[in-house]
Amino acid sequence: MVSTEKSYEERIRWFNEARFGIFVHWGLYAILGRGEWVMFLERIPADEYAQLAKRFKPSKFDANAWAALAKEAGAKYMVLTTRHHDGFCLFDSKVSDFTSVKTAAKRDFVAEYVEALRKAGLRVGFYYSLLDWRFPGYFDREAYPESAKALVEQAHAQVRELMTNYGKIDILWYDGGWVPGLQQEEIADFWRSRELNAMVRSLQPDIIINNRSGLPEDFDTPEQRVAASESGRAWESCMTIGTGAWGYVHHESNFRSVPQLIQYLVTAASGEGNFLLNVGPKPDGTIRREEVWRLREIGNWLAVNGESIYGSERCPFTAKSVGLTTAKGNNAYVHVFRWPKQGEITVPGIKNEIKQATVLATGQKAIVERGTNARTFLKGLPKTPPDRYDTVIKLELDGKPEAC
Ligand code: FHN
Repeated sequence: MVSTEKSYEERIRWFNEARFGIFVHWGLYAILGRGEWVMFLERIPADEYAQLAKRFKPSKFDANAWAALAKEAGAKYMVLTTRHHDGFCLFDSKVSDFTSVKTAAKRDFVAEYVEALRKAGLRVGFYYSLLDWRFPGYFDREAYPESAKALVEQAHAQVRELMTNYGKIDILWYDGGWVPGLQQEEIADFWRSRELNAMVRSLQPDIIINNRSGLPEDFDTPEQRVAASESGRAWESCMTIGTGAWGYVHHESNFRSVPQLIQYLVTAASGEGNFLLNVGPKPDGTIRREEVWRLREIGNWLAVNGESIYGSERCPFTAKSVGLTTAKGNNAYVHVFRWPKQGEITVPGIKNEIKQATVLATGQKAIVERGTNARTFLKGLPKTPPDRYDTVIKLELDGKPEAC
């Protein structure tokens, strides 16, 4: 009997090719403009917070515009908060009245999101928070055992709805698995995660699941930092553009720069990892210009240099005096963040013969010279960097990259 079940390598292949996705944190909290944790941090009573649903009528929400921006950014997938810790669902649910379908908006934003992404050729990711601050049993399981039980039942029922009602889903991005008073190794038992994820995989055989339901599943998720997992294990660094929160912050004064964001993307790609860059749309559903501009700049850079990122592999030699390296097949890519004043770049430790070296931004061929101590010199380049963010030099080698 031939198994129809796909191997891990088959399921994860598109993800490793994609390398770059867009995270979207959007919900009632955008109305207050103080981030997605505002209900908890300001101790807003659940019934008072729930009144926000009466005001949540995003007149300018356009999932096609979100998808178009992700394409402009060079991203290959998106992950949307279908429900965050506040309990408000952007999808229709039979087990909750606290949803965008049953309140003022009267729209299934998840359905519109899925349709738009598919039309745009983007892979579809669902973020789902297991915890829900509205349940007293989350905070005190002993005092409210029935509430704690109902919380877990809600998670199972809503994940089943998300895996059943919206067609093929590519990523299930759990969050909020931590439980007060439980150790990491107890989390999976509390949420019944083995049973939950078996159900997910039975409904969505090709899906990939992150490591935040208390089980490792398919990929690791370092947050606000880039930290590679061991070779062969997929991973994805998630990060915000503004530094205040994941959800919309009205007066955000500290945005990461385009050079910083591109260097994070390249760092992830150099470790065979993905970069999931977050936007926090405004209450009306539009994305703030500071985030739009940065995504478009990244997209412009990827349009020229994307072959050094998409499907990237670890490169055995480095160029740390000027930047980083990535590899793919018989090619290596030198990412020059810090352009040397003479326009001459030294790459130590290349064992291969180099057939040619090309600046991706201009097509210029560099002069390749070999020096002592296994050094390679790339010469004949301009004294000013051809790319303002990261000049990539493609090295076409006589085989897979090797270091010495
Ligand atoms: O508490 C959440 C937070 O609001 C945000 O969703 C991030 C994104 O990965 N995850 C949790 C914090 O680790």
